[in-house]
Amino acid sequence: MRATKMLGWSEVTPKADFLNRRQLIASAAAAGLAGVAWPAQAKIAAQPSRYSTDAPPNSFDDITGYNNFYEFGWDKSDPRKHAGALTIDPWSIEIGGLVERPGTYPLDDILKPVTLEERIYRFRCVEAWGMVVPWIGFELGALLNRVGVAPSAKYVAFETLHRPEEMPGQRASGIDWPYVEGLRLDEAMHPLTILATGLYGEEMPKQNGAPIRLVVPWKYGFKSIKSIVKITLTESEPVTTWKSLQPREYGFYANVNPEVDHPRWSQASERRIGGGLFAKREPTLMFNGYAEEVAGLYAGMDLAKFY
Ligand SMILES: Nc1nc2c(c(=O)[nH]1)N[C@H]1C(S)=C(S)[C@@H](COP(=O)(O)O)O[C@H]1N2
Ligand SMILES: [Mo]
Repeated sequence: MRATKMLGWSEVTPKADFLNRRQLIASAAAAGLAGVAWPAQAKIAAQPSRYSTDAPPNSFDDITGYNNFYEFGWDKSDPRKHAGALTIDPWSIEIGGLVERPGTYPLDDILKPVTLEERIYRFRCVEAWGMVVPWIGFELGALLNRVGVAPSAKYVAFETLHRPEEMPGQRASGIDWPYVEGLRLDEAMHPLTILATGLYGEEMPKQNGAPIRLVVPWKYGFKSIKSIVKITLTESEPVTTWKSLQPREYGFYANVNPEVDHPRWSQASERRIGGGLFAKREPTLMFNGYAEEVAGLYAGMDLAKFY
């Protein structure tokens, strides 16, 4: 399966491989197909998305072996080593704040009505490296619409699981746990913004933020918070982990921008993971290549000031 990635693997992957069991069960139940054999659910498997890039995805090994997930350590190899201990079932997300139907929603309930699809996205870390990842997920906006966003809501805050017994990094100091992130409401409602529950046709690997994580492809990777347990709609800009740690270096917006350097390094170019030691750096693209879709969200804003 992984060898077919250059071809757009969703077209050639056997359907039975495509969605993980929990997703399947949720989707089948929603479609009234519980107990029906596989072919009846074919329409649930994603067609190639118009939002997917043509760029070839990184290997499964790159995507699952070179990670930032500080709950499991500071080295890029730590999450793959330590995340296996994380319990992801049962899982629920507490959704509250300025919403019409607040509550603690079991993950299966959240997945029931959604159509999962593949989104092959460019992914750019603030550390000036990039990858291409074939995520599986659904638009965050679909979930927000389902719980009902109150008219006064302007931002969405996200929180990662806090469970030091299973997350050794949370037993160390450095970050004020739990990891928190946020988006402006219009960013959260943008169709490119997804909640991802898998990648490469498999259930989300734990080191990548199982069972459900945010993916915002035009922003630096730290915005794409993993292993989400809480979503809160707010009126004012929520506190975010990296901004509160180093406000001069990491802003709330964190839009990928080759013209606004990090105080300690250039953001004009990036290293593609998996390209090998001598690969040429690639130019970084405005909004990570998604300017056509998202530049309008920031019309009239000074992107050097709101970094
Ligand atoms: N909870 C949590 N979410 C997180 C992080 C983290 O340490 N903890 N790291 C962020 C950073 S800096 C990046 S680059 C991406 C990495 O995602 P990946 O490991 O799937 O490539 O996750 C982001 N989400
Ligand atoms: Mo990152």
